[in-house]
Amino acid sequence: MPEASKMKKPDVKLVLLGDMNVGKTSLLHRYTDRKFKDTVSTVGGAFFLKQWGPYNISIWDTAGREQFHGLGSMYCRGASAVILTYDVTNWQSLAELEERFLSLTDTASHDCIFAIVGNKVDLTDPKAQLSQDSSGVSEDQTEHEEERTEPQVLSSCPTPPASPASLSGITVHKQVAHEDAMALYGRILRYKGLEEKSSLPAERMCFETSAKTGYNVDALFETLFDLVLPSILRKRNENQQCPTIDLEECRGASSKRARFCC
Ligand SMILES: Nc1nc2c(ncn2[C@@H]2O[C@H](COP(=O)(O)OP(=O)(O)O)[C@@H](O)[C@H]2O)c(=O)[nH]1
Ligand SMILES: [Mg+2]
Repeated sequence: MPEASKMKKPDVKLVLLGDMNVGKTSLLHRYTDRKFKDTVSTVGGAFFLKQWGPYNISIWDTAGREQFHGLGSMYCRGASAVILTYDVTNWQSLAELEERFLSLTDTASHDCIFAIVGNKVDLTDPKAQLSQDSSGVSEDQTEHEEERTEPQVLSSCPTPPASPASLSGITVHKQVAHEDAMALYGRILRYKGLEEKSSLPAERMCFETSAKTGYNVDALFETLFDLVLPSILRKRNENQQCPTIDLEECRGASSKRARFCC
């Protein structure tokens, strides 16, 4: 088989943005490998290719560069969705999204979709503390249908009741309420010059997740995959240029990750 025939292009680009340690790499790990590690390091560059039906979706992780304020405009160039991630136990991580990361999205696609994700909610909310991933996605979706489809408006929970996580000694004050993230979503729409009425609603685009337990992680990625489909179709029509990646090579890699310097 000629080399060129094995080369496939990602149809669409999703990027994870947010301060160091909010859990971006862990979210990607949880979704792609169904695992959580307590110590994660984002070495080199990394993106993951997800086959979603007939489409190839690339999800970009930051390669740890946020640590050095070194994420260039190229990182978001042409992105169809941006996952702005903060840590629910760290108010500053939400503020940084607006102060430091939002401007990086200027190079994203003009119809880019924004999701705001408050991670580590297992530390503050009992309902996010039970593992969602042990027996597969479908069972969890059935059991937690309401949690996955309803917007979660969570109040501060300084001392969660006894639960697997709190029993292990973890009780952390929730510094960012869901409403704060939704308010930021409104400001992002204004920054982008978009009308709230004709945009995706904050209730749908603001998630609270736990990479540790898997809470809401599938819902986050799969909602975005569905939402970027029109963008994929448009790009296919326009036959836009994208970076080329060898999918065969990616499949061979045990980590299922393609290393890439951006
Ligand atoms: N409790 C808890 N810890 C998390 C969660 N996600 C990530 N962490 C931890 O937070 C630290 C930073 O995670 P990492 O994925 O490297 O963050 P990144 O710098 O944004 O990529 C690591 O020690 C993770 O184990 C989560 O959902 N819950
Ligand atoms: Mg990382």
